[in-house]
Amino acid sequence: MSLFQHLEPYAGDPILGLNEAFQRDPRPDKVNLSIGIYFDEEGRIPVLEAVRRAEARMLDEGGAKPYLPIAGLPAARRAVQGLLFGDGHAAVASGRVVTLQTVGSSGGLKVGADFLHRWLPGSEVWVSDPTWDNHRAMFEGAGIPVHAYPYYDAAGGGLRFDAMLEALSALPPRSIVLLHACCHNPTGVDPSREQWQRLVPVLRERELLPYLDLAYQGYGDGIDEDAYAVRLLADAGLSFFVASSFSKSMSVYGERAGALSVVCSDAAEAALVDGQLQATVRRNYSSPPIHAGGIVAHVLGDPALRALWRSEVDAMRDRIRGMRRALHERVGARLPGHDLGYLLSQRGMFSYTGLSPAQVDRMREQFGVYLVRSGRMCVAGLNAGNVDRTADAMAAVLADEGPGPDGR
Ligand code: KET
Repeated sequence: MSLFQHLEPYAGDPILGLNEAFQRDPRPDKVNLSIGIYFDEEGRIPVLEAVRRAEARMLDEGGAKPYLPIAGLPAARRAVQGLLFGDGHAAVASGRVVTLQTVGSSGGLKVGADFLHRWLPGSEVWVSDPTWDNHRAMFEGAGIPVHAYPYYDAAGGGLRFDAMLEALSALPPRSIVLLHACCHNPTGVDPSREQWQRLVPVLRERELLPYLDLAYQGYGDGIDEDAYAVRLLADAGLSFFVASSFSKSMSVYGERAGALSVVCSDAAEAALVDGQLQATVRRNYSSPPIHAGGIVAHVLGDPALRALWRSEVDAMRDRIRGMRRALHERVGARLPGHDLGYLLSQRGMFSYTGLSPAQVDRMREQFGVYLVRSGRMCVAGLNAGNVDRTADAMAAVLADEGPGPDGR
């Protein structure tokens, strides 16, 4: 019996597939700038000291592994609320915010999408052009049609803010608007604070539902600074969703540490939302991982570990910024007239290089330097030992192209 011969072959994931291809590449001097993972100066995924100490305490406590409640570890959920909204925010204090620990922020995004498909039927989602590829896949997978609003200005390297605002202003009420809260993936281009403020009345007057994705908290300007959009929308009294992640900020990718928070209009509505989110989790994956919850609760719940963690996040962010400067300087030295200023102005883990798929292929094939084919570079994969090779590869592919009309 053959049931599945009609299946479409899976082309593989553009990010995870590339990361796997990198692992198989036998060249010793290969450089991984593909996946959104922070590597340290030695090219390793760091185990943060705050996380190591949290795990040591968890072992000391006996390490039993019961099921967590559907909504996750209560201490982790409270800690997430403090991190997102700031300690003692009125929305949290008044019981308007529901937070579930989820299987990474991916789990949170999908649970939120499934919930919206069921309880806000007919609503469609708008994502930035471009966005993380998986946004589209997740919402479509949940049965919600996906559209794009203008975002990145490929010619100037900035934000098409007016076009974005105009597009959002024309959406039907109850449309879902996916927004990257900081460190936009893939472009590294974020709205300014003033632009976020200008978005608020449009979201409110058009009765739109913002769905924030906060996967890189701490990699932009700082942990609190990067929660600016979350706190602004909460201060403005809007209802919205936030999927947040510790994968990058605690360097715990495989633990699947994330959360979904929903800010509601009042505590009674929040209780209903909480219940139906839990029902959604139960029929998806039942309950989230206990080790991830324990790490989050211990690191954020202990003032000393929390302070240590914050300093480690600051150091990761500073190192990335240093690498942005190093690559900018080195490509500039090899190719005078080619000022890759975007490397300095874009924020977070990524730069959007504008390199074509053919140029990206050449960097990989000829130099062993891996970028996503959209031209996205994970700057957090650079270090003193590979930045020259990366600059060589970029200079080689850019030299053949000649300077662009605006020097980009
Ligand atoms: N949102 C965004 C914007 C994002 O870049 C990622 C991961 C996630 C959510 C998922 O995070 P998690 O909490 O681990 O489920 N992005 C990197 C890895 C991936 O594609 O899965 C990346 O873009 O390389």
